[in-house]
Amino acid sequence: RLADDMSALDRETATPAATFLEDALAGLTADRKTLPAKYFYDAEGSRLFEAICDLPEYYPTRTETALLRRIAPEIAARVMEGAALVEFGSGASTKTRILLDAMPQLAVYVPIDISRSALDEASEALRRDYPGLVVAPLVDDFTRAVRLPAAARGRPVTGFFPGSTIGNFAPAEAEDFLRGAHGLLGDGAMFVVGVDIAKSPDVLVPAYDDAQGVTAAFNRNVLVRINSELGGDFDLDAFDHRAVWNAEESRMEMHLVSRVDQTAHLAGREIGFNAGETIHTENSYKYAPEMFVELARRAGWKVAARWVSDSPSFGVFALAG
Ligand code: AVI
Repeated sequence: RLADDMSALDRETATPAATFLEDALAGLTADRKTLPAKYFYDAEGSRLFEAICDLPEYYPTRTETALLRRIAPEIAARVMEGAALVEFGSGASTKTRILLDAMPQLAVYVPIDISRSALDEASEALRRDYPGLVVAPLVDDFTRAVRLPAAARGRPVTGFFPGSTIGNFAPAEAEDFLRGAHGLLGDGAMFVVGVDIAKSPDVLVPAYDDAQGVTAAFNRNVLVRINSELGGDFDLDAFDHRAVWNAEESRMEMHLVSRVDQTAHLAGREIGFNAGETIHTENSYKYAPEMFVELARRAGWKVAARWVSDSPSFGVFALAG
């Protein structure tokens, strides 16, 4: 029985195949076709995302890392002895090490991630490299986690949400997430959030449409998954990757554009495309610093400190609540 259940689950993300199919059909049969961005991230999608982070055009990772290195002592000065650090969507916990190195006073690290394999790997490496630190991983959707592990309870808590992953939520969802995170982290917590800042499309568009085509492969990966996991028959070569700056909404959008009139099939349904019709696969919101401050305030946080890098600008906000 368990084996049956497991075969119906995505191995990496523990998302039931039935949910993936439901979401895919809902998005692909809508008037304006969409697919949820979370389905990029199977093992291959996560590998492609890691490759994106190293691309010359994709400035956010490099810029945030340099900024965190510079400000880590200032963040550390706000963290009390015996505190717990809670990271949302921790993945390989790469940026975490910048904070851990600056905060010998930390007692507990709680990485939250939906991928058990990523958590296991990261936790093992961190236990090896930081022997005095208790690593208490939480396998969960980081937007839904409601209770910290016992090792973190009763301690001063600092949350960490780097990478501008918050930009992949619509502003109303980002506000809900920040409010929920406040509930999880508790009164008196600090929350360190990385946020990409709005800037010229001359910088933004190449960051989402790189010369080597890695982002294009990342975008197409959602169709690869629909074919291999849900039995779809999408012709991968018949869709172009497109990245556009939507100035009105202050967001980068990724689309898959049908090159021709065509029909794909999924679970007995016909999915028709006109040439030029798109599947909208991702939004990446970019904030003016003041806009993010307002959003955080509406979610019940005060902004205790903020740091914005030199161009290309990226922000790190220390929220207090
Ligand atoms: C994970 N997230 C913050 C990335 C972003 O920039 O929105 C995902 C991504 N999409 C295309 N390139 C990177």
